[in-house]
Amino acid sequence: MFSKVLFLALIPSILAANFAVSVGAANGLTFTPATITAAIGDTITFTVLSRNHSVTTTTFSGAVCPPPPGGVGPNGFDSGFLSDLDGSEPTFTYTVVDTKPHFGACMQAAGAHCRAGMTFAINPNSTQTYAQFLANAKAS
Ligand SMILES: *[C@@H]1O[C@H](CO)[C@@H](O)[C@H](O)[C@H]1NC(C)=O
Ligand SMILES: *[C@@H]1O[C@H](CO)[C@@H](O)[C@H](O)[C@H]1NC(C)=O
Ligand SMILES: [Cu+2]
Repeated sequence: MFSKVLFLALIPSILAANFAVSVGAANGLTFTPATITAAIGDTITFTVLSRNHSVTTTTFSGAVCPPPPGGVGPNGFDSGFLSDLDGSEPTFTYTVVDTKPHFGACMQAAGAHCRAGMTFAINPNSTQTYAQFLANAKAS
């Protein structure tokens, strides 16, 4: 009985996936990979590998860049600025709480990183694609 309860309690952590996203790899203005398809309970760990960036949700279209402090919701998020200028490779982990599309970018330089394409998407779909979001960011 108790072992069955324990087993059932462990299932979510056994099945949850952990995705790793590099932020600013090779000193680029990039999130790698730029798209993540994740389920509720999965985690996404962003690791800043250069400069000073943020991981912040924003709108799909319109005023995409820069993302606002705190991010755009519902279920949005904002890492705040994470600096690797000291080589510390700071991380930010987000736990997925819904399967709707979430679009994000870096807030740095008043949106210049975002407009340069420093963007990502979690669970984009056929009407809200990452390619269209990237085009919206560059034009914003
Ligand atoms: C990171 O960037 C933000 C925004 O430009 C700035 O306020 C902060 O001081 C920077 N951090 C470091 C360690 O340079
Ligand atoms: C894609 O996501 C948006 C935002 O949640 C939603 O309005 C739209 O219906 C979705 N498209 C498809 C094909 O599921
Ligand atoms: Cu940046």
